[in-house]
Amino acid sequence: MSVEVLAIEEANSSDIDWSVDASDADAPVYLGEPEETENWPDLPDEVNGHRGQPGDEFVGNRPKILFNPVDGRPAYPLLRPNIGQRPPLTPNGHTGSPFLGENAMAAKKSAVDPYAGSEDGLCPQNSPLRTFNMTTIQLPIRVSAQGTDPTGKIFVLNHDKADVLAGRKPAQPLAIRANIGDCVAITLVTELEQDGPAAHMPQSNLHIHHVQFDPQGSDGASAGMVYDQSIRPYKIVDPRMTAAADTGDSVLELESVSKFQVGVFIGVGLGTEQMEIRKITAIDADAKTVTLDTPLVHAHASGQWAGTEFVQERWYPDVDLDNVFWHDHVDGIHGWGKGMVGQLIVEPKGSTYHDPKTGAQVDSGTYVDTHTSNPLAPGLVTGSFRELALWTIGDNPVTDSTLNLRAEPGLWAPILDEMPDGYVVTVIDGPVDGERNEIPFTYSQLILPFHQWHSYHGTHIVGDFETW
Ligand SMILES: [Cu+2]
Repeated sequence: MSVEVLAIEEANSSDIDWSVDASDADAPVYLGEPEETENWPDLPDEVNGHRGQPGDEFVGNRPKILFNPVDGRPAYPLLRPNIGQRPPLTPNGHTGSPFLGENAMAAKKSAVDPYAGSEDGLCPQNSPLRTFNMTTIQLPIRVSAQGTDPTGKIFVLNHDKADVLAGRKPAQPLAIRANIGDCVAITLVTELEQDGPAAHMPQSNLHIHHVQFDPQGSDGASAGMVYDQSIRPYKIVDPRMTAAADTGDSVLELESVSKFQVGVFIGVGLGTEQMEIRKITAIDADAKTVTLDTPLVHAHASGQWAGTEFVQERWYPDVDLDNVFWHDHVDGIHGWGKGMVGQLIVEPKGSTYHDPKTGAQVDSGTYVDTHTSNPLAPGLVTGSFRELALWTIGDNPVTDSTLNLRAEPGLWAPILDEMPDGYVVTVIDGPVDGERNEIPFTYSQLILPFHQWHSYHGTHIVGDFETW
């Protein structure tokens, strides 16, 4: 592989260096990337002098790609660590389900489509799809009377990003919801900022638990033997559009096309709710344009970003899991306490979610009314309910422990300002040992999906909870 291709792969993370041994024309053998030859701890050296995996067979320094004879899928691990290089992002539009396929019994999309008609795709064929376009952002977050975290970090939905950055909506961890049996489709980009030109470039990803997902695309792993599932800030490493693109257009004019190759996938309008994923079918280096495989559905203004720094994830919550914690997995030690956490709250089938003040339907939020005729907990919570998502979060640099990044009741006002009086939730052992924080919660059907996590202090909720 040439230096130029290596540089492209590192920057672009777009391809695998596979090849074909066609010395027997009747029986071509497909070969994976050349095995790493440097001597590094934890890299095995056990297959005929190669750093291979048990069962590997080599042609030169490349392992044969092995396939499951029953379903045709590549055997794990298809990908191997290449020291100092970034693994490729997933194929097929950076799909969150590269191994299983996105849906069972999918229709054939091209002449060769290994996912078509497969019974074990991640989501059932007709499961309702809920799409969430997310960005990790960085902003000052007031966490206590003692101060503000100047570099708070949270996940936001793209359609709320401008309001959160402008202070019109509170900066808080992100709770999203899906009903049992829904299919959750996520896109993620990052706008985290580099501390300085010599600092590490920030990256983000997203790691969920409990739900069904394909570990090769939706685990948030970046461990060398799977696809890269983390992304760099698109505003640093991807180009901007130099002309507007209208609905129906299929050519983009860009600041630079040097990082792209024909056949890779590009996100158009990165960080916006209208982001669209397309395959590049042609590149004109002189005109700095790329041609897309299918026309755009949305209009995109000049100045928007278009590039490869996005991932998709796909989750299938098939049973009543209540609230499921998820988090960034690139720099958890430093990031979680600052807000790089979220929840997927799994609701009964047929539920709709509403803003408690306006009744308008919403797709996210800490404080939400769930309208449903199916029981959340049979005999206990049998109808609609109001719900407040809670995270106990340790390791905030300003004040250590917080509840939803807030370490005193007054800072909850923007979230709870419309709650009628009646109930009190008391949080004991708050930010300072022995301190007692009272947060005035009220509502007769308040459900508290509560994530107790890595907090150095015990947190207890006291309240007179009634049910219908
Ligand atoms: Cu975890």
